[in-house]
Amino acid sequence: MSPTANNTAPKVSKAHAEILHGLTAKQKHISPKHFYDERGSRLFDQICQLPEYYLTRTELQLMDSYFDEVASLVGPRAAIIEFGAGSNIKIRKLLDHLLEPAAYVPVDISGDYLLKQAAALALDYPNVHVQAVFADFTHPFELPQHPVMPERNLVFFPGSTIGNFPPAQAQDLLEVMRLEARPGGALLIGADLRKDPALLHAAYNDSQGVTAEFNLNVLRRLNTELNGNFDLANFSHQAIYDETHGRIEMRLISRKSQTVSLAGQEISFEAGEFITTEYSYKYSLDGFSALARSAGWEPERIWVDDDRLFSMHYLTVPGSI
Ligand code: AVI
Repeated sequence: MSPTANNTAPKVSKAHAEILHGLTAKQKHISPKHFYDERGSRLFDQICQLPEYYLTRTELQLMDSYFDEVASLVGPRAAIIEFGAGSNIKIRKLLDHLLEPAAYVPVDISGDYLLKQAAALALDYPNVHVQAVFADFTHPFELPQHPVMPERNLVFFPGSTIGNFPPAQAQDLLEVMRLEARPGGALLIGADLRKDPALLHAAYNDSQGVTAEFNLNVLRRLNTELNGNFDLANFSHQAIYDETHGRIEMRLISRKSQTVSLAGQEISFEAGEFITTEYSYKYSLDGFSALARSAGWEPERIWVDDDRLFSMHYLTVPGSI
């Protein structure tokens, strides 16, 4: 079956207004959701292969070890709702383990990548109803109807992308997930764990400079899409671990005093001034469960690797289907 898409794309101008607002704030910032144009998504895939970036490797190992158990918890004929058009490998692993999955609904703001991923999956899983939804998944969205009535909704959010949302926003997002999962539904989510800061530092300052490219790519994107004139050579990547907040903070630091034009607006930088481009929060197991509970989820099961680097959580929405 070929994938179709719900036409709920957010207006481009709203995203651009948000970017300009962030870059003219006292502490300049850009939401990490803007990293993921086609080049940004490819660079992120490269990050996932880096020796220092333990997150993907470890989560994939957890999936290989525990997806049988996940499948028996989820049961047959589930509809999987993936928040973000993530890694093809992870959703395939999940579909391969689940019993007669009924549907797969990837939800994302970036259309091309989403459709390509969905089309490839629809070809390989002809019995799964694949329907992409273009939406900003931080707000409730309408789910498509499926030819086979699913027995439960399973929200899938691997990769610790939840860590890219500050706690209050993460709670809001978990609430949206609960609404989409509906009573009796479930959530399978990856969360990166607090650990030795040296390991975290290495993961976000890799020796090949791929993370730096990924970070700088957002300026390249602004140049193309918002008629900007950022000179990428005048900005440098930095990622620091803030132990107080338990988060990595990624920044783009201005190497000199400069003025950049963006969508007809002038933006000035002092030398050393930075744009915050991403937070990546790291959780304790109890901390993550508490956050999920505050959003109405009931923690059921947690899997962790032997080195306690990464965690995978299975949670349910109280009530029956
Ligand atoms: C997508 N997200 C979970 C990644 C992270 O680790 O926070 C994004 C990333 N940023 C730098 N490297 C990877």
